[in-house]
Amino acid sequence: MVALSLSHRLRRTPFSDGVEASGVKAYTVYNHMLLPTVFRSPAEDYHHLKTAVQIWDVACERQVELRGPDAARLMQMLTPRDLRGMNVGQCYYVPIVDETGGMLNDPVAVKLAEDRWWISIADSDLLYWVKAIAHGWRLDVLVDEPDVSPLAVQGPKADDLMARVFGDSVRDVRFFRYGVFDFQGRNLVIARSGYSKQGGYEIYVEGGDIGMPLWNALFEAGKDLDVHAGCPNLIERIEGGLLSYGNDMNSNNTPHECGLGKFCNTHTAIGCIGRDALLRVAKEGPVQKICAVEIEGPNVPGCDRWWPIMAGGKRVGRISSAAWSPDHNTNVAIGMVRMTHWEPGTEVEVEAPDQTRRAVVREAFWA
Ligand code: THG
Repeated sequence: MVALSLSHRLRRTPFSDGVEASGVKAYTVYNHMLLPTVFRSPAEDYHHLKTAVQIWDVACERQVELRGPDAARLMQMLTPRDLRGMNVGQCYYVPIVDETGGMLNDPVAVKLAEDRWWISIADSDLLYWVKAIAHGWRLDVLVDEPDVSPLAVQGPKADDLMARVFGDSVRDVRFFRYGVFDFQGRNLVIARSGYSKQGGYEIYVEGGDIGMPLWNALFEAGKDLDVHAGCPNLIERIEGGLLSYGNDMNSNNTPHECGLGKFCNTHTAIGCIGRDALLRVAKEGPVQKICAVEIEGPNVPGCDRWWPIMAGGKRVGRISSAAWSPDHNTNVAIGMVRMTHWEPGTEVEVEAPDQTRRAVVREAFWA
């Protein structure tokens, strides 16, 4: 086991004191900020997430805030998803693309007002791209990173826990919608969303000073619900097919290759910077795409580099995320597979670092 050296560059979060007190065992770095990855063990965290309720410090999902008369115009320049039908109170999962149609990020956009948006980003320095576009186009909009730190409450008992702290009306928030709720005299945006398939909420904690008071209130209220600190769980998110930017895809991939074509309306997303490039690739169709892959054999080691997917001695893709799934009793994985081998049921080989394994391309993810 090797340690991560901490310093000012590697930002703590408003919840780091609580995370440490809860016995965090490992971190990763995400948007230059600490992101817990293990509390008890990946498998114990996984079982608990699927049966109880967890509090996640996902402050590293930083916001890029757009504020001003050109905010909506700028937002549409960033994504091929048509935002014209999006109302205040809604969240959209939006691919963000560059001028070649390459994925720069896959955030959640939160529409706070016609002239005020949050882009809740995955792990890439999107702020620079957005600031440069705003400046280069002389747009009337302010772009910055506000003091807003998401805290996720995930798991089947999330509704019960949240109702105890915010009142029963929090139960009425619909998927990918948000409401504004009071905590100690402060208005907080609370959305029904989160990086798991177990259901739950994300609290956009505005003002780091109320981070620990809110953390403590949730733990106090959830004692008899077996509430525990948790974090995005590798096994559960692979089962659910939730993508991890920088791992499963990067700026060399189009949204279509990532299976995010359903979040693109390239014909009607007028103003999107990557629109012309995407219109070209959308017509031809992608030549590779992200697939669920079942890998045979004993528990795979950690996937900290791409593993070649081979067939007939040729490389036909790569595995980017993999883990042993206790519930499915097999290794679950996410891979980028070339079109010659993406048909469900296709048998391939995966060159994992410990051994080469038989694997099968699947029709869909597990959840
Ligand atoms: N929540 C918030 N910000 C985030 C994430 C999040 N920023 C970083 C990262 N996660 C961005 N990536 C994703 C990936 C998947 C989803 C959300 C953000 C997601 N997908 C659902 C799915 O695929 O089933 C729902 C998509 C939909 O139907 O709109 O939730 O988790 N704030």
